[in-house]
Parts: sequence; structure tokens; C-alpha cells
Amino acid sequence: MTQSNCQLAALVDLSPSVAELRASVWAGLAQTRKSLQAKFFYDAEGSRLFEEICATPEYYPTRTERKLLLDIAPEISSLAGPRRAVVEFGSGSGIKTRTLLDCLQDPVAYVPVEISRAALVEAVSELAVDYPKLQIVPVCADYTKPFALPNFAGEADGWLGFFPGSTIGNFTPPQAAQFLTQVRRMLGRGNQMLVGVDLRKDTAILNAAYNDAAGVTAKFNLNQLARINRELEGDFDLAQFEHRAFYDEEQGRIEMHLVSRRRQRVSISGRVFDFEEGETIHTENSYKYDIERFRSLAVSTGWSHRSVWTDADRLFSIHLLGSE
Ligand code: AVI
Repeated sequence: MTQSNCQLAALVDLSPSVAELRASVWAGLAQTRKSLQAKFFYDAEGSRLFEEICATPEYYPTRTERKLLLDIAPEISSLAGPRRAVVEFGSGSGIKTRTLLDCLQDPVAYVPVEISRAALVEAVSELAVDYPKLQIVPVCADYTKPFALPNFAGEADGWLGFFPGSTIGNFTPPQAAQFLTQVRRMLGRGNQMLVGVDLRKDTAILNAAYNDAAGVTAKFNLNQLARINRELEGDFDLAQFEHRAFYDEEQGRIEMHLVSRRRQRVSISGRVFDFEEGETIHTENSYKYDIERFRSLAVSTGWSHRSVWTDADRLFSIHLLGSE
């Protein structure tokens, strides 16, 4: 099928500029405790590496959530109701999207919102071929900031927000609350949202998931530096930084860092940053919740908590929220 036979609208491009990336990187590395924003992992290469992480034997969230979604599909179908417009935050490769779209009754429109333009374009062009009746309106944007939902032709009976993969765990709990509030306001009354949330569990399982034996997570982490070299004329020597990820039980989160192997100086767009041996750049948090804690977080932002499902091993949870 050619693109003209598909209901694929022109991409709405609100993606972050190079200036925004530079400002964020400069600000993060100028702090006493250096950090980089996790959302900038996802350039074309970062998105590709993330897909590879999802396929590693240690990274259980993707396959566990997918199987859970398949198992609960009939329930989701009846609770969500017919003729929904689906808006997905951080749509990535779109594999889980298909599982959701396949279980919904006559979905009318699909709005994938994704920061990586390359990942978005690839995912929607394939989806448009397989779902010819669906209106697809891709939005390339940083969904942590408010944006207007795009128009689409035809009438839907309400929105269904979709935020799978426990990406909500990459926010701190206050940021997660802010995001849920923003989405509730954006979707308005009478709409719903499905959120995938990784659960607290045995430390060994968590540490293995972020330290896969094949070293894909390490490559993903180091790609932030490669991206800075590519896009901001940086001169990071990747061999002089090492991946470190560990579970902090007290905070209930995985922390990812890049550790400087020696004392060194790096230049980024003409600005210089010094690193001590052993100094780290904090690149990501991945919070793990228990069911009650996530339920109360969601309720505190004005959503009602309609349902929750977990897999038999209680590794992962999917929550259905409603806005009255
Ligand atoms: C996208 N996000 C939910 C992943 C996570 O598990 O926090 C990103 C990731 N980082 C390392 N491995 C996967």
C-alpha cells in the first residue's frame, strides 16, 4: 500500500532544538554533582539501542508487560469502550501499540508522541500500512512539556492515554505527579489512561536488568556522550568513561551513571568541563513502585484509579486511570 492510501497525517514537529540540548548539557555538567537528562538518550542510535535492551534476557519489563497486556486485552477492551482516540507518550518502536490497538473496539485515531524523529517516522510508516482505517497523527515532541493535542478527521468517543514501559519511572515521583496532572488536564473529563509501572522486587533481578551481560545497556548509556560529540562538537573519549547502574533500595530506584576512569577535561561547544578520576555523571533514574504507592500518586493528581493488573510473578503492573 502506498502512503496515499493510508490515513497518515503530516508529522507535527515540536522536537527539542540543538540549542535546547546544549543548554541542558551545559547546565547538567556545570553542577557539583554532574548529570544529564535521560530524555536525551533517545536520538536515532539511542532509540535503536533501547530496542536492543528490550530484547536482552535480563531486561524483563518489556516482555512481561507485553504478555500482561495480551492477557488482559479483553478486559481493557470492555473497560476502555469503543471508538477511542489513543495518544501514546514515548511511542518508540510501536510494538506495544499494536497489542493495544488490536484489543480496542474500532479505534478511530492514534497520536504517537515521541522525542526521536527517526523512531517515530519508522514506527508510523509501518503502522499506517497495517491499520489503514486508523487516523494516525504523529507528533515529534518532548511530552514532558505541555502541547496541544492535534486535530484529526472523524469523531472519537473519547481519549485513551497510553504510557507503557514504566517510562513514568524515569521521572522522580514529583515529576511523575506533574506529568499525570498535565495529561489529565490535556485529555479532559471522561477520558482514561493506561500506565505501565515496574514494581519493586529482588535487588539481584533489578541490578541484572540494568547490567546485561552483552553490554547493551552500557552502550546505551555511553551513547549520550557520543550524541554530545556528534551534535554539540564535544570531544568525550568514550573509552575513558564506564557504565555503572545499581539499585538504591531506600529510594526505590535504579541509578545509572557514567564514571570517569581518570582525571580529564572535555570540551563541549567550546565550553570546558573537568572530571576527577571516579567522578560520575548521573544519567538516569528508574523508579520502581509498589501498587499502593503508585495508586496514591495517581489519585493525588486527580485521576481515579479504576483497575490494576500484574503478572503472576508480580514483576510489572498496568494501571487504568479515569478522569471524572
Ligand atoms: C525507558 N525506560 C523505562 C527504561 C528504564 O528501564 O528505565 C530505560 C532504560 N535504561 C536502561 N535500561 C532501560
